[in-house]
Amino acid sequence: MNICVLGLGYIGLPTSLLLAKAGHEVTGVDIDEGKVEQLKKGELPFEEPGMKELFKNAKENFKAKTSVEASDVYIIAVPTPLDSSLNIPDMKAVKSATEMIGPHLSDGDLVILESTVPPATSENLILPILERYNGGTDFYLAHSPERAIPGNTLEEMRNNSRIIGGLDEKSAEIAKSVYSSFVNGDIHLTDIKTAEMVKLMENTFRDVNIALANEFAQIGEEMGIDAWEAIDLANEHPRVDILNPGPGVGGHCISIDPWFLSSNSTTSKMISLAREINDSMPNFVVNKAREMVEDISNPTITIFGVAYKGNVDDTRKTPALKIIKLAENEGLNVRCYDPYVDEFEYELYSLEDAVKGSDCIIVVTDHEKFKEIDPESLSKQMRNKRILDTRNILHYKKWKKAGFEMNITGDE
Ligand code: SAJ
Repeated sequence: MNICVLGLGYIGLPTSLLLAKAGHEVTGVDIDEGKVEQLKKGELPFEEPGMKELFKNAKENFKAKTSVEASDVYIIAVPTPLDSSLNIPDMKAVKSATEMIGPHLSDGDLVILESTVPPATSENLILPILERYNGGTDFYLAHSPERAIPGNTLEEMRNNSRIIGGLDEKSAEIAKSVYSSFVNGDIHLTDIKTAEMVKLMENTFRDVNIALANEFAQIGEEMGIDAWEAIDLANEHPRVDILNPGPGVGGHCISIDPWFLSSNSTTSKMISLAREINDSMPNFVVNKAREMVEDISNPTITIFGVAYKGNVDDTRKTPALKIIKLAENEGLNVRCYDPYVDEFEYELYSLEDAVKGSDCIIVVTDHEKFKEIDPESLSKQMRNKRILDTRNILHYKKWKKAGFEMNITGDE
């Protein structure tokens, strides 16, 4: 098939390459000319395990462009960010991608929306735009939300089960034939609105679960109980599976998708409460850090990790940003270190420069590489040896032995 994928980001690009590798003729479209040029030169705009090799193998059937080409199938994989002043989704990119497809849409073509959207978006927003161009409505429409986790995208795109919601049965069936060319997992067919809802429910479930873990961490501290140990023990129960507390929820999915459900509803309570709890975690972290350096004049703190989660270079919606801004407002000097990230709103230092003369390290991201750091050599460079580990990833005894005063959020 000729397939045109609109949006060459974290989802659109790997999807394009997997389809190309499966033998389809794929045109990847992005409005970012720089990204298209980069791809034409054979460079990837971001890292993911296995991407380089896949790019090499898929190149023959893949081309990047800034405009849409007439195809049999169109896949929309553009971002749906949150309008943060109103907490409602911004559908500009989805609308404009649909408008770009319109003039090329012929009878029998299929349009698949992969972007995460509020329920009923496909029918209320996408369908009328396409019908304006193809009055005969002799085209097919489906929603197939992506479910792959950043850091393991390709593996999950191939092996996770997939949900496809069709405007009608035929739409779902044709979309299934597209995905089954590279998906090994089960493919479940449903109606289009249910598919939209399923995606939001998954990410909301995770957000609410993390909010509960964060609340347990705060209660643990108040009551002098190690919440980490308590959560581990509670998870021994066959029907309990509590996630980990942390410095807050970041990324472009879990920190915004729950709003896509609650902002359209007049009855939702728990979803926005969970968002509120997770968004308040940076304040909790900074309050703790401030207490830890209260006795020091002109204190400096070092942020370990600005990526939104471990082992990725992605800083979108990272809780680190709020932690840094709040800490600076509290009069703390802040230096950041992240071995995975190249570019960030704040200057990134080498490990040595980040800790030189520092009074307290705050572990914000659960990068594997932080576990390998030798506390003995760091201890010599710091002015005061204090650590706040918001992820509970460091080897407690080893760091204590090197003279560090250790604090873990959620520990008594
Ligand atoms: N986090 C915690 N505690 C935990 C787990 C995560 O604080 O126990 C934090 C992370 O550090 C991070 C945030 O939550 O800041 C989100 O990370 P994540 O790994 O839970 O999820 P994402 O946002 O990287 O990817 C999610 C996935 N959704 C689910 O697992 C239900 C992924 O499968 C989706 O495809 C992706 O959202 C998406 O694109 O929607």
